[in-house]
Amino acid sequence: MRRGTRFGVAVALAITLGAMLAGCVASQGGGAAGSAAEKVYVKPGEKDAYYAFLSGGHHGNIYVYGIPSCRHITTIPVFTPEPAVGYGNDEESKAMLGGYTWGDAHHPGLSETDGDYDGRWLFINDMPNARIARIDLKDFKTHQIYGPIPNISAAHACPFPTPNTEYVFAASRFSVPVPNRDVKVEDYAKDFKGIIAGIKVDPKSGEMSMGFEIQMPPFDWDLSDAGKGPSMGWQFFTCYNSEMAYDSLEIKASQNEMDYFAAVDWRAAQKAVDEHKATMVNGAPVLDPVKVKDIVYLIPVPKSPHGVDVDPSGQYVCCSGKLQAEVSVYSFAKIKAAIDAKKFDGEKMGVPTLKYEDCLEAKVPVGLGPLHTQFDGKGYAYTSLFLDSQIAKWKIGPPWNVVDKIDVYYSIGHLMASEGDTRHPTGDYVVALDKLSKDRYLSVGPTHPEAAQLIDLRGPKMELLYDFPTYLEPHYAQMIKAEKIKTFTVYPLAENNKPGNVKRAEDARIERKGNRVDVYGLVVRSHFTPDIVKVNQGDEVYFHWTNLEQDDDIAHGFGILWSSKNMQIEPGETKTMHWTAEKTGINPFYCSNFCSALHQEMQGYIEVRAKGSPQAAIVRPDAKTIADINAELAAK
Ligand code: K7E
Ligand code: CUA
Repeated sequence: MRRGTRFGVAVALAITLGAMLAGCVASQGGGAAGSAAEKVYVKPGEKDAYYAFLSGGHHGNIYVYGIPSCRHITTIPVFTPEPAVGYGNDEESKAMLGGYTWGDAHHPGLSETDGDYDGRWLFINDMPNARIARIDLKDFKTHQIYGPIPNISAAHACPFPTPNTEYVFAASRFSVPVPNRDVKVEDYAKDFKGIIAGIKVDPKSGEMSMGFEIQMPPFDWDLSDAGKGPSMGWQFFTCYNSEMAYDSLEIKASQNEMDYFAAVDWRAAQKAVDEHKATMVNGAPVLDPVKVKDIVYLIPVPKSPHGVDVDPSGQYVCCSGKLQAEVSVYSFAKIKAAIDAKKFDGEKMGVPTLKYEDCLEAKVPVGLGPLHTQFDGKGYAYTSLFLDSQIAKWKIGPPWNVVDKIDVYYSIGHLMASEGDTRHPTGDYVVALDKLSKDRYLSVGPTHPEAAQLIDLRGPKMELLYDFPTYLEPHYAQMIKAEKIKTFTVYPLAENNKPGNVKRAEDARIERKGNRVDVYGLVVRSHFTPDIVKVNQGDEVYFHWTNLEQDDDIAHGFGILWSSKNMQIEPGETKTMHWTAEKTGINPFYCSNFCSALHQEMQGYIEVRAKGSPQAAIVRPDAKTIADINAELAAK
């Protein structure tokens, strides 16, 4: 009896300990055991195991979520102005947007080293304006927008980085005349061209620049993926509309049994450009496959393909024919052997075509409307089925069969597995990115949010864990282990060498040259120095504010009344904003970002006098203000 009791206590203790341990794992990002609720539960104060970057579609931005909690952490402004932080409003980001206020962002592309995400940068395309942005993952800010890329009309197959981020790519979704000129649309087949562009990425800075362009037949170039391992050095692009229809595409572009995917040898293409074999068109070196051989090949794919996805080993290229119920899996070894043997089956506008049978490895009967494929690193692939509203899990390798299916709600486009397009997918989760949410959320009127669904891949069967709505409109997304991303907490003041910066109160000043006024100011809790700015009507005023704070999350705002001018200045940062003194009178400004107990006091006045009123060429703060600010800084 006594022994039994003691045994009972030990069992109870073991169970409690076990539960505590399980709870502990769950709190760090979802344990493998337990209910769906436990698997997505991340305890208050704990952090998620993954960052997920969802493209914002025609919102032009990137949404950042934590996985498995599915919490929306932030939105990164990229192609669209964002008034809260002043993106597109301060001089630097305004110049970067280049006058555009819209983008359609489809495919995030995390930078890679040796085929795995390295946590340095995130690239994202703006399809309609053929631009690529680079976000630095140290500060989650857009640092470069490259483009519009010349000769590219709608960069949909974009950016899909190569395994060491040597290149990001762009290809024309809608062919147009190259160079664009006065032609008839009826002369499509003769005058229109597709273009594939390889954009170089500087290995240190991430800065993008033109590498090469290849002139392609005027098909609709659709999606892309990079070769890796044995297929390293090759980039693949699917297309539809090999019929070359220019109207009623929904009927006319679905006539052919086969369309194509292109295999580009990007090292050979770059070499050809370096050897001056290209023709400059609108500032880009364009290679014509009629004249320049051995850079690109076409391989037939059944029925209007959409996604092309290379498996983690780099041996297989998986193409989804969206009007077919199969994924066509090609062997890169077979493609390479056919190319090396020059076993061609004709050509299209100079691009040699290979034979379907020579390259195909397997056909996997996944279901209706296959679009995109991701991987788990355990020998399985996951294909989204738009028409069936399902994900099919299938075996890579014989017997190439479907082993599991799960329903999603509804009409899935892309899917994102954890590090699921790298050489080493983690196999933890897949997120379904559904085009329709219909009845899944509280109604907000005739348009519903988009739906994302977290699915557990760790068990023998896929298990739906959680639904979460997103704003318009994710296409592709990528998920990276949180530990790979190391962010700044502040911008180190010592490294701030932005023009117009002010690091000491003594250097704050207002300078006038003609009707241009430069305010070199600083912000620190809870004061603008200067907080009185005297100008004349018609003056062009440039406010350069430096935030001298070196504490996490102490950002100040700068909003000017009766204007569209607002921006945020983060700790250690300098930003410049232009404002024209249009009317005489007093024009207040204030800190728009809650920063301190005296945030409400953080304000100032611009005094606008009549044109020609006497103004000093330079105004500096008085000794008392300087002493006060220095005392405040010393106290921090
Ligand atoms: Cu399938 Cu633009 Cu990648 Cu949408 S695309 S789903
Ligand atoms: Cu500074 Cu609010």
